[in-house]
Amino acid sequence: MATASHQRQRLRARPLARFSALSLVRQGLTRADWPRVWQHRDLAGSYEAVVVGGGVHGLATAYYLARNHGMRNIAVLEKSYLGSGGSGRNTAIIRSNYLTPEGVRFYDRSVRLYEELSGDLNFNVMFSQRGHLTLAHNDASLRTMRWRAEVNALEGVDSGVIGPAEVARLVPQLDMSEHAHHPILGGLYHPPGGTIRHDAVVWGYARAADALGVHLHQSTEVTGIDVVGGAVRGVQTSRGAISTPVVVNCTAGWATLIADMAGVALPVTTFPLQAAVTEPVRPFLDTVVVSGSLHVYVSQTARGELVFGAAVDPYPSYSMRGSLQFTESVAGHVLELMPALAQLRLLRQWAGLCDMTPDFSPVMGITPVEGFFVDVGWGTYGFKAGPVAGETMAELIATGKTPELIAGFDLARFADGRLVGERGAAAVGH
Ligand code: PYC
Repeated sequence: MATASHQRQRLRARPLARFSALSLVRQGLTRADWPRVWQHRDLAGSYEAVVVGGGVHGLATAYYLARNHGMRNIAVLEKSYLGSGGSGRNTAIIRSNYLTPEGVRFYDRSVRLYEELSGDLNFNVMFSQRGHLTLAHNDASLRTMRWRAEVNALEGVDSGVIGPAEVARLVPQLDMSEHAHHPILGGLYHPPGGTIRHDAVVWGYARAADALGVHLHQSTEVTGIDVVGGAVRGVQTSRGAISTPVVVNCTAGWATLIADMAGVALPVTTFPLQAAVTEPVRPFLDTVVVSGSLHVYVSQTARGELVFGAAVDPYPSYSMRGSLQFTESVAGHVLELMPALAQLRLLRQWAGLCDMTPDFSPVMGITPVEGFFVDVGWGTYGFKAGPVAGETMAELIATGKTPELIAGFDLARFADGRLVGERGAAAVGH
């Protein structure tokens, strides 16, 4: 059997970069010799483990199961295309400046995995550690930021409270005047934070998992989960039945519906979150800027577009339609922060689904149904957790032992009253 390091070498040797610009154009037009990045495989009748959800969490779980634990007979089931859910509908912000020690340790491991990911997957995920700045507009925000900075420092994460002069130096476009509607008193600056190319993360994990033998099944909807005597026995899908002793729920938006199929109730309510992107302009914004009070965050992509995001919509819903109310409010809030952007035109907007839990932390681990695992409840911070969620879920499934990093995020905490309150570190107020 090939070792993990042999598999990695094989992956690196795959000739993704053998095209000249001309051959790329020819292949784009004719589609001749266009190599598949992952294979189309027949649905097998049985798998060692079935992962539901073909986003970054599901793909990373499958990848680490195969790479770190040698489990190869795995299927990832995605009802649409890979990355069609939250993984393709976020604002691609990465950071680890959380409020609770559990959150900080967990997201710090994710940032470290992201730092290595391009090399690990042999696929450029364009991780840009450009710094992450959360603005304080009042004393209460400054107090929470000092608290966060202390917890971050104790956990070895680089973040600190800075004053208005340093804020102005980092982002000269901000309106720093005392008479601003929401004057800027300082901020929490987190240098390792930044942005990433979210589709590339999905494609990189998919390609690497496929190379290790994982079956990636797109357009394959889970319609039921077979549970007999309190244990998982299989999955019903739109393409047929699969027998398996392990099902991992890595979905967002549909997490409660999938859990219901196994008879497991989740304390999750689903809200849309909207975001928008402008036309591209010359690079001017080096830092991710967040204002919790104004419910807005802004970053500039490698193409020059500005990405704007907001808090979740005020009503639970599965709708992924944009609204004029969002466009007006996000534009108004961005202009309060950076009036110079008044002439910029918005190009498009979108929405993703956020599964909010009562304490703003995820739900990860075992459930009362043997063989049914959950990696859900990711609220507005799921994308940044993809690698560490995949790594730890894979370890739990393969070894039967819950890794320390996720022990606090178990489902039983809601019954036992052990909540992990992360509301104070959410990017925006909810
Ligand atoms: O938690 O950093 C965050 C975030 C960014 C966008 C939505 N949530």
